Amino acid sequence: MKNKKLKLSNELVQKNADGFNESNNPESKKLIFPSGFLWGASTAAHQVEGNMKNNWTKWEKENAERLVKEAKTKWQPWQQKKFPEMFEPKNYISGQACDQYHRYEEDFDIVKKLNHNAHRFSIEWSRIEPEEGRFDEKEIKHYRKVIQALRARGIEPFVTLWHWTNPQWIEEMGGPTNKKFIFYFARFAELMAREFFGLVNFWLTINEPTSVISASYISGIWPPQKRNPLIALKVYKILSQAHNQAYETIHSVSQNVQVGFANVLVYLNPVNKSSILDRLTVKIGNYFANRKFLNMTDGYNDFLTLQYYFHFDVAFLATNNNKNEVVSDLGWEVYPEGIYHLLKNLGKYNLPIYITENGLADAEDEKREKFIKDSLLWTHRAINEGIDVRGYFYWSLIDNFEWDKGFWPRFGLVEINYKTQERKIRSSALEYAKICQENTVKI
Ligand code: GCO
Repeated sequence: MKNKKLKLSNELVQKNADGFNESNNPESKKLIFPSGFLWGASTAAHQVEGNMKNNWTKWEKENAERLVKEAKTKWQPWQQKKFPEMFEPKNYISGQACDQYHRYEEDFDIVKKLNHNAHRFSIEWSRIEPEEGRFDEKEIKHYRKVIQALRARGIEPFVTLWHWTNPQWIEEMGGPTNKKFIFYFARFAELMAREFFGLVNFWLTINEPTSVISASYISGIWPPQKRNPLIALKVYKILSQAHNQAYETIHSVSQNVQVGFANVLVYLNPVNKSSILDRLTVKIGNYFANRKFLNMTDGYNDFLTLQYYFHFDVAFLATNNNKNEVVSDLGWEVYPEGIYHLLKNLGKYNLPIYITENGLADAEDEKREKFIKDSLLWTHRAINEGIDVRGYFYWSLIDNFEWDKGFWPRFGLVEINYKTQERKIRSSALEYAKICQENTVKI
């Protein structure tokens, strides 16, 4: 595998006449990105801010003990040994998280120091509208300061409006299983567009609809833990309409902003290319995981996004045949090449593309630098083949609360000490900072 990758990277460099310069060392190459390329990292309110009151906070308290018990069977012995926090209930309770609600200035100073020129974060709906129709001025003011703090540092904000958490009143009416979600979400989006008019150019309505559909309504591991494919289909419809309506309401405030949604895609590959059944399984998987939501929002996106974590070698009735030669702390396969194939597919829609998440859990920071460089190498290849990729956001800026897995997976460019809230920049972050500064990846 290693050799194959090396060969591919040489091939990539040699094939492309544009976009890279030879340096003095014939072994090292420079991959130059288009000018104006956006470089940054992503976060989400629930995972970093602390002190939330939403559907997840309630669920965490009710499920922490159960998640502790399940850790024994869910994770491999090496993971259990390396991350004993998974056996403590507090691991599963977001609590103060990274206290970013109070420390955003400090975190944005780090963003600046790391040469990022863009940053993605989310606004927490449950703070803005804690009860139906009651909008909290103090919280609106808070997020205005957050956005201004980015602008003051010359950093372009990418703002997500729904990163999975619901105000409790929305949850109680069924969250995205209730059609009313569409109206309430579009109203919230319009308010945000009005309040932050002139401050935000890029809006992301919904984060990873297919992740929430599958984890909440198919496998049922996330709140509200309903396993029902019919409900899952309904949620596709409601979330896509919520996006489409929010697209309209945001644009009713301003024609100059750009609106999209944060889209996770999975790279599926048939194990046996000549097997009809393997190819059929890939086709069905591609439809539900990669195409359906895009189709349902066709005409309502000013740009497309890619959040890439997973590749699967798929056979009939056996969807994971991965080689797993390199894995993250979560045991997820590291497969940077997938980003290239997914970008090539997205290119068919003829819209600008931003990679709004791509990252791995790596507490020791042993694999992150290579992961980022390899992912960018494959991204550069897609760009050189004509795909209009305009930005890359690593997930995540700081370690954070990884949903039902809690705090132990460490995705951050910056390490968080959850006892002291001390921030420590990892060495891969400094390597990424060089890339951001030079707009160039050296391989
Ligand atoms: C997602 C979410 C993030 C996750 C990240 C790592 O894409 O799943 O946007 O909230 O933390 O992806 O799993």
